[in-house]
Amino acid sequence: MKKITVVGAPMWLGQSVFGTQLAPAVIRSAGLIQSLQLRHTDVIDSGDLEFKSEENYCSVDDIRCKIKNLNPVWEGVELLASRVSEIVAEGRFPLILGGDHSIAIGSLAGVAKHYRNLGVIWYDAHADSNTMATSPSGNVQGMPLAASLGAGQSELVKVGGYRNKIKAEHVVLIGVRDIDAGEQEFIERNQIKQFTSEDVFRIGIHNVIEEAVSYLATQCDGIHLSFDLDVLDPSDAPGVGTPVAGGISLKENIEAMNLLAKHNIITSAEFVEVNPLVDRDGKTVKAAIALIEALLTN
Ligand code: Z70
Ligand code: MN
Ligand code: MN
Ligand code: MN
Repeated sequence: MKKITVVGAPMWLGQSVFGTQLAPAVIRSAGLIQSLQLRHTDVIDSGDLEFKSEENYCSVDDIRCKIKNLNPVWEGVELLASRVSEIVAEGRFPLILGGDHSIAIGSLAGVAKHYRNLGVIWYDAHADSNTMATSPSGNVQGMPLAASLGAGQSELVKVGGYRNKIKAEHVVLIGVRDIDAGEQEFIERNQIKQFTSEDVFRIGIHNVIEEAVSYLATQCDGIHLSFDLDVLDPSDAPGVGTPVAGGISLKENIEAMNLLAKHNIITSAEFVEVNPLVDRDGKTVKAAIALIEALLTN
């Protein structure tokens, strides 16, 4: 039985599509907290963090202008890092609801303080391994993994007051299928373990999870799950900012969450990139809840 604290991180400024900031409230109103309370006796909903919501471009001659909304995103992830660190210090399981994927910088900064060798399972169609030097978009949404590994803009790299939250050898990417050239180079240089969506189709989700778990379990004293809903096939999760064809089905992803639950190795988790404004019939919101329920069954 886990002691769970849910915290909402209503961020959208890490990318350009308005709406991901609404996800925590919509996921709650679709019944997440009540559903968790059926399975766990100790669930606290600590509400949403207050983030600035105005787009805030710095002056054009500022080098930091290359990163969209750097200042408000940075402030937001610092706030999240502090809150998440408190939750872990209380001996509780942080369940973070995004927001776009930039929030992972804050989640990892808050969690990794409490572990010597935090592992990360990164579910995503994208590799989120850009820096301002390689980013095609300037969106922090595409940079959180690189920043957490110590690469990129110093403000983002030093969130929580320290660098290098995680080691490249403790990261596993699952479901990736849209990787920028600079990211591919970063992944190869850092020898990051990855299972593309093709790998998942070829060897099956069960084998992928078993391999990921055995790769991380012996080396890591905790494992953070960073789950970007766009890893799902768009037919199962249309409500994301950047749908990419050829994704993994909801059914297989639920099987993956069930397996992770069975191994009982996930110590913190975030579910990000749900955009209720582009969702169809609440499909993506329901998918997020089903995945969370499967992960947190015991
Ligand atoms: C691209 C970038 C991204 C999510 C898009 C896209 C990144 N690699 N992540 N949608 N969730 O802009 O860096
Ligand atoms: Mn992502
Ligand atoms: Mn993505
Ligand atoms: Mn190691």
